[in-house]
This record gives sequence, C-alpha cells and structure tokens, in this order.
Amino acid sequence: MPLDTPARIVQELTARGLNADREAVTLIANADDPDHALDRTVEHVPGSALSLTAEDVRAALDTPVSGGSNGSKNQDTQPDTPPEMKGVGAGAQTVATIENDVTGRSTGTGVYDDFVSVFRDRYERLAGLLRSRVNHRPSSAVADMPGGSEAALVGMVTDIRSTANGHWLVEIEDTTGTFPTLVTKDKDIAALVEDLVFDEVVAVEGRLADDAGILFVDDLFLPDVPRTFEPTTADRPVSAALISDIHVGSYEFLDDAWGSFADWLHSEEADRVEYLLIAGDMVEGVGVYPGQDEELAIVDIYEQYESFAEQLKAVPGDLEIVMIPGNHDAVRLAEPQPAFDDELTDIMAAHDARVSGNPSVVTIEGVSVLMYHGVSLDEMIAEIPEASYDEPQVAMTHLLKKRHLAPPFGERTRVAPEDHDYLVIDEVPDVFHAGHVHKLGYGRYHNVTVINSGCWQAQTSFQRRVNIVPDAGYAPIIDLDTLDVTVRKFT
Ligand code: D5M
Ligand code: FE
Ligand code: ZN
Repeated sequence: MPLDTPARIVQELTARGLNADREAVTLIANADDPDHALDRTVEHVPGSALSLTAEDVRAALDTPVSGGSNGSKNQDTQPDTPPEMKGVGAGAQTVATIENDVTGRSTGTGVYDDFVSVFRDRYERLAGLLRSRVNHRPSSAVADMPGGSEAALVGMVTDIRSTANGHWLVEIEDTTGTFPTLVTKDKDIAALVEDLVFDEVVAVEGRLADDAGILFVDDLFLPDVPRTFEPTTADRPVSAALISDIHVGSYEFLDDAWGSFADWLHSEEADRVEYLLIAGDMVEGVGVYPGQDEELAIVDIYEQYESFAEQLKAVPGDLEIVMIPGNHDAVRLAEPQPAFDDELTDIMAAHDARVSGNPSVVTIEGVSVLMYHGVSLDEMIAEIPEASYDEPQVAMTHLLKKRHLAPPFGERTRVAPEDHDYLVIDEVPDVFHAGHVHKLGYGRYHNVTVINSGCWQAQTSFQRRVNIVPDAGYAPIIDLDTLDVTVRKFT
C-alpha cells in the first residue's frame, strides 16, 4: 500500500521504531515518491535516533544515494549520555538510584545476530535461576539417552499444543536444540501449562518414553520468586505516590482530578509523600493508533510535553520524581525503551524530575521498585486464563513468576534485540509498579508488593467500543517503611 497519507507515514515510522514531527511527516508526504523518501530518511538517520525532524528529511533527500548496503544506518556515532548523567537532576542531590536502564547502552542494530544474542542472554540468566531445582542436561544429550530414563531439561517454551485427548505437548528449546515433552491432563501441573506463554524459560523433569522420542513430564518449575523472599523497608516513615498514564494532550485528560491530586500533595496529610514515580504515558502522543487525531486536544507532541510540564509544576517542588516512558511517549516503541531524549527532558524540567528507561529499577530509601510501563500485560491478560483487566495485579504476578517482563518475542509487544535482555527480572524487586491497562489493582505475591496504578484519562472512544472502564483519577500511595498501600481518589 503506498504511503499516501500522513497517518500511514506515521504508522510506517512507528513500525520502524521512530517518531516524527509534523513538518517531517508533511515533507515525506509531499515528496514525489513518499515510500522512497521515507526509506531514504530512515537510512540517513543514526540507528540511535528516536525521532525524525524536518532537518533529517531535508538532509536525507539532499544526500546522494550511497553505494553498498552498509550505509550510515546504525552507526552509533554519538552515544547517549550514560544513565547516571541523564536528566535535569544530574548534579543535584538525588536519593533515588536507578539500575537496569537501557538508556545510552543500546547495542541493538536489528540484525539476526542480535536476536540470537538476546535469546541466549535470556536463556542463560533464567536457566541460572532454575539449575538448582532439577538435575538437567542439554536437550542434545537427552536425545541420546535410552528410552525409559529419568531426565530433566531447562529451556524456552517454543510451542504449546493440546492433543486430541486433552494432553499438552510442550516443546522446549535450549542452546543445543529442541525437545518435545508431554504433560498429561491428569497431572496437577496441567493447570500450570495453561499459564505458559511462548519464550518463557522453564524446567521440566520426568521420564523418557520407551522410544526416547518424548519426555513425559512429572514436574514443571518456573523461575519464580522464592516464598522466603523478604523485602527491604525504609527505616523512617516516608511514602511514595505511584502513578502512570496521564495522557496530557487527550481531550479525556482529567485536569481537575490532577489538580486535586497536586493540591493534596501540598496538604499536611501528604507530608510523608516524598517521592513520585510515573510509569509511562505522560502524554497522549501523536500517531499512536489510526484515528487518534480526533481525540487530541493538543496536536503537537512537543506542546503536549510542555502542557505535561505545567501539570508537573503543580506538585510540590521538593518531591523527588522519577519517570519512565510508555507506548504513547515520544521514544522508540520497542522495549526496552530508552529514557526521553534531552530535548523532551528539558521540556519536562520541572522539579528536577529524573528520567529513565522502560523498564528501570529505582531504589528509594532502600526499597527497590521495578518500574515497567506494562504493554505486555495486554498479552498476558489475553493468554492467561485467570488474568483479567479487572485485576491487573494478577497478570503482573505471572510476570514475576516467569521472571520476565514481556516473554513472547515478536508477538504484540515489540521487543528490541539487544545483547542483554533488560526485560529479565534478575533481582526480585521489593515493589513492582506498572500501568498501561488503565486499571487500578494491587496485591502481594511472595512478599513482593504489586501495583498497577490506573490512569488520569477518562474512557476513550476506543475503550468504550471494547468495554474497558478505566480507573481514572486514583493515586496509590505506598508507605516505604511498612509497604502498606492506600489508594486516594481524586475524582
Ligand atoms: O492503553 C490503554 C489500554 O487500552 C491498554 O490496555 C491497551 C488498550 N488499548 C488502547 N488503545 C488500543 C488500541 N487501539 N488497540 C488495542 N488496545 C488498545 P494505552 O497504552 O494507554 O493506549
Ligand atoms: Fe496509557
Ligand atoms: Zn500504555
């Protein structure tokens, strides 16, 4: 389909992980051959670029086509600032520390080898959590064992099928090959199979069939959070407000509710709230989905961030703020998402707010908070029988069990190939904070406090069509000394 409209150009750019300003889109749309103009521009900008400007388009279209296929694409000549220097808060005294942030460390160039590396890294790190549970061997060695032997495997789930008799065929892949396993429906662990998703790493243990062609599974283990996990707590009475999905720029942004929240933060009742963590979707963005234009009160992405900055200025200046991007923000869509670039960070300069990638681990007062916007939750809710939009914390709990934030590779959640899998949950966090689904929910799983923070956007026309009733205008507040959660309502 030719790229004849700005909306299609925006879609095509988004598919390639790029945002663009309006003038850039117009220039491409008005070129003699928009497809070619878009290709030329994408090839012309460095691989680390997140957003196209009109200058990029002009420069690309003025540049003669270079010979060979190894053009300048992906040559990261100007690495980002290292994470510890990012943010307007750099140099200011900050208490929060940030880890597992891809910002400035992205290695991905989108070639096949990167996909191999990220898989290998995921496998190695998650297999490390499972090795002590079973006495496993590589799948190539299991394939050479005699029929009837006891055997165990650790690997990625690459296929899940139910058989005509209601049993489950689960294919397991490790670095030496794949091996088929069968979970019969009479086993308790058959219920666990229903919660499996592609590309998560599990351990299985059982007995080989007489012909040694398949493993009959007796036990199935996920990396999981140990039951004995003991969270760290703050050693003084101090709290954090955990929010997300503000969507400034949308007609549905609830500015009155936001104003009440800001007022409350100034009140004596909120004296102990010293931190504000924001898990993505600061603004509504542009070109996020077809027809979005009609829902935009502010059509320019930079003006949306300026307006967001105004809203941020309403909260007390001594709050320590950390924010990560979401799928509506102007950073690359593929996860892990790097932090907002310097230009956007400058626009949001209110109160020395710090920016970090999605996901990030933010430690405040000794309490580690895993912040993740939550795009994979849509997929978990679709795949896992007990997960639902009404209890987003349940889907989040499954991510903790899988010790991975977005297991299925190449499905609905876009995952960028890097040489390190930033989406692996290496260390068990004390608190897991996500958003995205616009539903409030919290709970505790093996002593990890799990919070989905709802949103500040009333129901959109899309949500009306699919019957999502958002929880808008709430702020979950966590006491860092006890990890108790209370929810404040501002509508
Ligand atoms: O997502 C808010 C919630 O609504 C999240 O659960 C996804 C869902 N959503 C919103 N728009 C769409 C479209 N166009 N297709 C499918 N699902 C959607 P947010 O990230 O705030 O848009
Ligand atoms: Fe959102
Ligand atoms: Zn979102």
